[in-house]
Amino acid sequence: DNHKAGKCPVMHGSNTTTENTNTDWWPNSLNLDILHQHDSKTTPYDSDFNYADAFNSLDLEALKTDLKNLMTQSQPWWPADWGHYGGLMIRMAWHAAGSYRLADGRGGGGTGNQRFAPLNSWPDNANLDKARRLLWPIKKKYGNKLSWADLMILAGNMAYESMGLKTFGFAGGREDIWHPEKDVYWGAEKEWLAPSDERYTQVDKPDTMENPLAAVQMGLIYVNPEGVNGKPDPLKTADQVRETFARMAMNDEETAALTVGGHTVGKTHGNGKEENLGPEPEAADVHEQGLGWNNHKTRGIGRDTMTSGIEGAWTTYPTKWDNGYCKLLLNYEWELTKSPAGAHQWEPVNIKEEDKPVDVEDSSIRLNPIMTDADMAMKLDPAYRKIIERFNDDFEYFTDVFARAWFKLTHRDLGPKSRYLGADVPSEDLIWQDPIPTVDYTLSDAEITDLKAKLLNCGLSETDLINTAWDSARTYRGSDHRGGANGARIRLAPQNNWQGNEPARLAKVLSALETLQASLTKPVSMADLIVLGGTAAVEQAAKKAGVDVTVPFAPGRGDATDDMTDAESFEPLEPIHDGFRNWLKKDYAVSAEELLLERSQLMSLTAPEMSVLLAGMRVLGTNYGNSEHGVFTDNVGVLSNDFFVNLTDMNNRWEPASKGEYNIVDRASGKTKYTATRVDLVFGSNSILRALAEFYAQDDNKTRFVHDFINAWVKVMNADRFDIK
Ligand code: HEB
Repeated sequence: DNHKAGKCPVMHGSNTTTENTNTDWWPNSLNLDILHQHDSKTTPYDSDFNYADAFNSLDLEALKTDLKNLMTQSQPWWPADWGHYGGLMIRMAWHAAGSYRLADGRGGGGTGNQRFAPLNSWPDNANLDKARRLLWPIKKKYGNKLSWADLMILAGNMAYESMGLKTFGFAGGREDIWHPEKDVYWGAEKEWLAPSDERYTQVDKPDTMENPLAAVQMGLIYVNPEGVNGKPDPLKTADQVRETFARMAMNDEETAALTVGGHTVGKTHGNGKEENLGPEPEAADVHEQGLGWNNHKTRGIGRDTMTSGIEGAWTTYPTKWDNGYCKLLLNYEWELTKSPAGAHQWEPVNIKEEDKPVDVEDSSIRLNPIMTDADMAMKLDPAYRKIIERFNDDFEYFTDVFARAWFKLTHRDLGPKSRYLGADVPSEDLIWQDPIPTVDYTLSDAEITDLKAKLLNCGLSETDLINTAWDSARTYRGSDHRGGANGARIRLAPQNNWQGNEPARLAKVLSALETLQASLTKPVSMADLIVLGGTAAVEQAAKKAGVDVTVPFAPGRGDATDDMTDAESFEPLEPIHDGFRNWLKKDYAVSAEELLLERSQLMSLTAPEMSVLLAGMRVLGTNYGNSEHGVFTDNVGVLSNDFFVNLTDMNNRWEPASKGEYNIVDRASGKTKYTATRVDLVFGSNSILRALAEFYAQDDNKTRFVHDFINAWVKVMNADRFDIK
């Protein structure tokens, strides 16, 4: 480049490129950037901007009408197939939502991340840049009242409605991000669409795919439409479809409904040559203005569009919601052929002329419909086939299953119903929304004070109270807003049996709290009692440190029941590591400090919050199984900054003891004063965390430490209280 060639015309004072980042120099350093996202400097809004209020002031009906009208307003720069943008808009919405994975809750349509790399340039998202650009006039018109994230999902809904499907509903509430996500791991491959093999222990065993990934190749939303690693074989593809959809919590019927209903409309595009396409948006030149895959050599639009390389529609009437997909797939034999672009696809044998869809530009031309390998999987896999035969026989049943599955697909990562906005929110409760009953009591300050005293005197230790409150709240993930203390699901399977929750201790605590609950004259939920117990104990610990404060508590949590809980879908929320309680379920390949970072990011904590919480929990003696690692204090139970004071004290030296364990030795006497894990020592070794450790070890920050701990504690306890935000 210019710089290296010595032709640089200006001084390079600022690092405007990322050639030499710290992680390039030191690949093993902790990437704390994942905790520094959503910094106020990246958003152009005022600091008091509230998206929920803005969305609620939107004229939703007018917007829906505008969107429906847009579907049939074909633009010469990117003409609509058959004069209807429905298929394109639905694919955009599905690819926005479909990057969600259940394992860590990351991905999905909740953030508008399709505007940014890498997703804006994923091969599988080819030409969705055109879909978003077509929507720009609507985004421009409705402005701050409508996020891109909500717009993309609603556009998919309106596309279906304008083609005849009654959708199940729509909820707004997806807040846009203003820079690419830094936390989402999309795979280790360095090449787009690299063969699947590295993602699996064994490629022919789809369930051996690396967690938390849910797509079979880098740059795909799900499976390769031409077959496993591009080799057609519908039965093998079926196995991969099943696994990838399961990783976003879809069962066989939902998966079949989505595939059938998705491909009931629109078409594939492969009437051209890939080599005629320019680079993807993120790599394209400035004059492409954020669009990619532009063809400046041949026509490249309308019937000459090149997207996936597969060419043709699935049904006879691709702008209509009907049962044409199952009909054609089941009634005809299909043979393997190639598209004009050379992609593997399936075409019907001896199809009747009237069953053929027409050309997108000239309705007098009829063309063969097509099926991808994944579509053929619906016919050849016995379980999928049974389902689509039922769909074929009962169009109304199919329509209902699809409408519900589409709603789930597009709303799953929006979180619980308390986050839903707008007049089109369906009233029915759905099990995947993790419903929680609302409560109708309030508690006065005096009642809260009285309850706190009772909790501190119910026979449980302060540590027991803090640990149970923490364990019930720590499952919260900001990625899909699931988990958390509300609902008190820590009482229910599977959570009450998770090793990380110390089931025997938990049972003891719950039974004491239940006894207390039964003795109260006013109803208080277990969820509130669990959180208030921890809160009361933290307040005591602050008092012992000489800081007399009331730790804020917001009552109003409800108690879920087993009936309201899909136990299986809670399994991915199991904490298998928790640095805050100095615990690892197993010895993992990933370092303990990286796992701490992972959990902190999912809990939406900043680096200072993570630091102050961990240090405070150590001196409160909250370690798993009462281990003493990292308890750098002689006054356990006092909310002091001793953890940081002793960690940064140069009278100590730090030496490895056994794998992952360390001794802190008094230099003068040679005596071991404390023991520690990697998670403890990283606050002294990592330069960014050390800066924070020093801050909180300062003589002038003893009180500040207590207040910051309390703020972070309250943030964790209330992370899932969307009803009070
Ligand atoms: Fe789909 C399209 C594949 C699922 C919806 N897809 C499409 C294509 C392909 C595919 C290849 C073409 C593209 C172009 O343009 O070229 N898918 C696929 C697969 C799967 C799927 C493999 C798995 C199984 N889809 C799906 C779903 C949905 C869908 C789930 C929804 C729901 N797609 C769709 C649509 C379309 C498509 C709508 C059309 C687009 C247009 O029209 O543009």
